[in-house]
Amino acid sequence: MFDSLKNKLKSIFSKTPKEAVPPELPESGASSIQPVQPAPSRKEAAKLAKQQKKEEKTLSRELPIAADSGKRIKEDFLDELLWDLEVALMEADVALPVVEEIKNGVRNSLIGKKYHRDHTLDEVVEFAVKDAVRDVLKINEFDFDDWFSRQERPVSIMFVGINGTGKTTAIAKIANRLMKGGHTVVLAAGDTFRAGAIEQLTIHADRLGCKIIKHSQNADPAAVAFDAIDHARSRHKDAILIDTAGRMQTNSNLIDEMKKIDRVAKPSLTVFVGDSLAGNDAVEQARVFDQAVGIDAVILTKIDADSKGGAALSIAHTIGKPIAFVSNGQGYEDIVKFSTDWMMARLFDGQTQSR
Ligand SMILES: Nc1nc2c(ncn2[C@@H]2O[C@H](COP(=O)(O)OP(=O)(O)OP(=O)(O)O)[C@@H](O)[C@H]2O)c(=O)[nH]1
Ligand SMILES: [Mg+2]
Repeated sequence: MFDSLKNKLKSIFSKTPKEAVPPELPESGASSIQPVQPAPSRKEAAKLAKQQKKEEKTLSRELPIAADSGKRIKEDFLDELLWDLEVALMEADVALPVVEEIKNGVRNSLIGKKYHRDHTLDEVVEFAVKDAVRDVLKINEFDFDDWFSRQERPVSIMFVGINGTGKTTAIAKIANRLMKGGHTVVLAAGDTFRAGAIEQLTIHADRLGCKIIKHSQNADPAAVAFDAIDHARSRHKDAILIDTAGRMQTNSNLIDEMKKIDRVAKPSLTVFVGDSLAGNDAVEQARVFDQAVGIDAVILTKIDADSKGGAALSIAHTIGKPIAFVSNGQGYEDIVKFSTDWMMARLFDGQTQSR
């Protein structure tokens, strides 16, 4: 997952040239831990202490930048770093405004600054990049379970997106998740457009053991949603998950149809389901669906096959709506709550510094 972007970022953190910094300034004190005796036991102890100090630094909430003393970061080094970063992010299909935001974050952290002598330049760069990435991910906090528990019953959730992104599969996963949490679920077969779509959802409903409300193919999907909500109300069910036909964001008839479902069903939550492999296109699609019906949250799918991570990094920041879940496989359990920490851990080898 995200291997290509992760490796590119890693290579940026390990290429800082020695000549990027001027000669060391005079020591102001015994700040670094050095072995006094070459005896193996002390050496070992010093190594351990150094290791421990490094770990502490990694966990430190402060940027290792000093205003007055330390090593100065050269401007031409910073320019080169920002260029490498831009290339890595662009190659990962990160949206342009997000690339700029991350670059600005790094630039502002490092420009004209000195850094503590007990850090390497690589560490400083890594810290600054992590900080900037964490900042663009900030909007990504949506606790679905908490949100669900606070909603009036029945809760209706509509899933929208272009063809084949994984809407129907995501519905089955969310249904499974809700049912495991003890909630009752009704599926609404609102994709009356594609041949086989109603049957596909019926198979999921049978496997999961939940109710499905369906009409015939080509029926009005808004009527299906209405009936499903009506059923849920009268039977005191907790949730209605509304499937919709995949539609290109450029097809105005189908976008209008979706607006009608939205008007009739008035869903408690509208989820845009985007294919992470589409990269920046997924971000553009999300924008159009948001303009049409107002998206509340995003599910990014096929993340198991996504080596770039561009959509996951860009979508929330670009459209201003959080990623609720990522889908990472075809099984019912293959769905993960998205969070900044989850993304940071996947992008940076399990390290999740936070400020
Ligand atoms: N690897 C992988 N495959 C997925 C994931 N989610 C969905 N798929 C697969 O993607 C294909 C399309 O999934 P659907 O759920 O039918 O997509 P849809 O958006 O409902 O498609 P339409 O109804 O045609 O618009 C299926 O083969 C799914 O098994 C995922 O997270 N990872
Ligand atoms: Mg479908």
